[in-house]
Amino acid sequence: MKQAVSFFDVWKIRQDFPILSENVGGKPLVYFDNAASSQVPKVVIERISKYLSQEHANIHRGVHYLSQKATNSYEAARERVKRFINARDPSECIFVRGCTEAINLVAYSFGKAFIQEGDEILITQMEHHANLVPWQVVAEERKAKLKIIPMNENGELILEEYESLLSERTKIIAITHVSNALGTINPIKEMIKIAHKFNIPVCVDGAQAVPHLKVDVQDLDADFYAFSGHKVFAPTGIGVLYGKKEWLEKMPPYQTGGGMIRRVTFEKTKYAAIPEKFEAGTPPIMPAIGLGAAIDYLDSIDFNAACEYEKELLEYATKSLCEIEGVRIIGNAREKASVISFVIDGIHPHDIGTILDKYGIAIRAGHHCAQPVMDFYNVPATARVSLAFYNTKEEIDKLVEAVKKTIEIFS
Ligand code: 7TS
Repeated sequence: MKQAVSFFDVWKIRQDFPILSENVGGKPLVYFDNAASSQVPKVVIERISKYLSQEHANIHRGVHYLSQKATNSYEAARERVKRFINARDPSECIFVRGCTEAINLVAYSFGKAFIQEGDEILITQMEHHANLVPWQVVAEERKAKLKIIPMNENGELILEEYESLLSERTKIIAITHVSNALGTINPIKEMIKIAHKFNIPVCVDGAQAVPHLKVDVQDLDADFYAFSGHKVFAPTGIGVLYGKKEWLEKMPPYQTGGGMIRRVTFEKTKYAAIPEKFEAGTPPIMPAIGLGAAIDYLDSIDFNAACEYEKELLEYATKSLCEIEGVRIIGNAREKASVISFVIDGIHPHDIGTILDKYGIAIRAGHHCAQPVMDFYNVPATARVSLAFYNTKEEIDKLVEAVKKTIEIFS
């Protein structure tokens, strides 16, 4: 039987994102910097505006109407996050400022409770600094050892080496689901299964995965899963740390103060239950509500069709860029999300980025906060095109023309 192919109407989707109609320097904006921050749909902008104009108040503490309304909206956003990643319970979804804060929370709090001198922490060679530096700091503080799962030339983790690095000294493994510098999709589920054979918990950096893949934390069996709202069509200032209840309940607070207590005396403080235990102070109420609206938006479109469409775009862009003489793609994993890092001999990536900007094309150039990845490939930086489901083949054609012009200018 022939399978139904769902149709993805990118031109209709583009209408949902007001910024995509903007001009940059007289040219229509071509936005290819989605791995840094994705754009925000109108429904999210409107939801934030409604919150600010009709519901704004501090949460959890007030008996008055507005405070209760804001509290309900904030907690409804948590419920949406729970659904989005299929957590067992909303209390396992902690609102934080972003993915960086989520990982710092785990590193600090888990580290304090469970990592001792001589223990080992395992990370990979392709981590964003957000999933590297916090573990390095914890390792230093606790006199533990940081060990690295290596990758091959294609930018794929070497799984045989991974297994051989595990020991009874390994206390936690931190792995990115999708590499922001290479686009590699790591076999997280398989890696978690292996870690669990040794009873080792896994903290997944999902910052680059949630915009491109359907994530199910229960199916993955992840112990911790971190992501940022601003990469998944929500505003900045909000992120999520998912953690299994059994871990979060055993971990000490990351920050302390108001909102996270049950009872305070000068002698002793008793902490609130999760999630409040990890949400000291006034949380990012408005951005959390924005994230809830972004999740509603993703529910309203055919996300599976969007993912399929993005795959097509990735293939088209990869093929088109490879056909340009002098362009070399960094990261050729078999399983990739829509990130393409490339270099051109004799042209610094910053120059590529600056010239493309003159054509209205926004890409990123630099080390992408993954300096060990740059060291591995022996390049100082790359130019990076990162796609979202609102991008088009026409935009990729413009990119190809502009890259060719860049090469002409420098030859
Ligand atoms: N982890 C990964 C894999 C990332 O790509 C990023 C941000 C982070 C963590 C940190 O997220 P934040 O929201 O807390 O900053 N990555 C990028 C990038 O690739 N370009 O700009 C930011």
